[in-house]
Amino acid sequence: MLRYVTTNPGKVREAEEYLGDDSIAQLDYDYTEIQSDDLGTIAARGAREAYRHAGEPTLVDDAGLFVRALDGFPGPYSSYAEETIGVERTWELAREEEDRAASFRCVLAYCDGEGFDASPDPVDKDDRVAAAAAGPDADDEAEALPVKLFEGRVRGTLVEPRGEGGFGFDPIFEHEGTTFAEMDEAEKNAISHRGRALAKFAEWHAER
Ligand code: ITT
Ligand code: NA
Repeated sequence: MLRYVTTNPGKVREAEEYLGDDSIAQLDYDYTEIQSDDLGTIAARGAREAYRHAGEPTLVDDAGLFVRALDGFPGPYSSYAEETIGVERTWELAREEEDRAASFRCVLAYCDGEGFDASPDPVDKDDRVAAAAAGPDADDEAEALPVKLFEGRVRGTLVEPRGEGGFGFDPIFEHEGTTFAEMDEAEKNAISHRGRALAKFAEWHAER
């Protein structure tokens, strides 16, 4: 069974909606989130650690909100920002700016203890950069476990909170006139950072 490693029930609902709830099970495991400004590095470390812990194929989901006028803040620190200043005050920071563009990014890191075919695969440049950053650490034998990364992004605009659905920053993230909190899981998955990363993963995993 593929384990979706997260403490966040909102992520699980979306992954189950996309992949089917009989093909994944949540592993509510709080892996060590290393200090890094790169989602891929954080996720890759987490996937290795969770695989060693669970002994089953693992998929770690590291995601964040990147606000352009705030130089990408909160980015990799999004869960910390949500817990501390919260969604409303993140919106208030953005409201001060003329430019309210933002993006969500999600990196999925897959580890099943085996290696991957290095033959041509549908990774884009960002994936290669993330993969290089997530590469083996010579100091740690366990860090040599191969990890495969899948990234998705979506652009939007920050707005006054609207909607009751989703989780996290969804109420303030508007995409083509609708906030993510105004969408159901299927609608959000069709366009979201997580949905795009899940699509890349599902396509690859089906061939594995
Ligand atoms: P895990 O690490 O256990 O998976 P987490 O919620 O802490 O749970 P992250 O470290 O990836 O997950 O933090 C992501 C934060 O970014 C999360 O707390 C939300 O505030 C925000 N976020 C990520 N994806 C989001 C989405 O689809 N909609 C709204 N907010 C999102
Ligand atoms: Na986290």
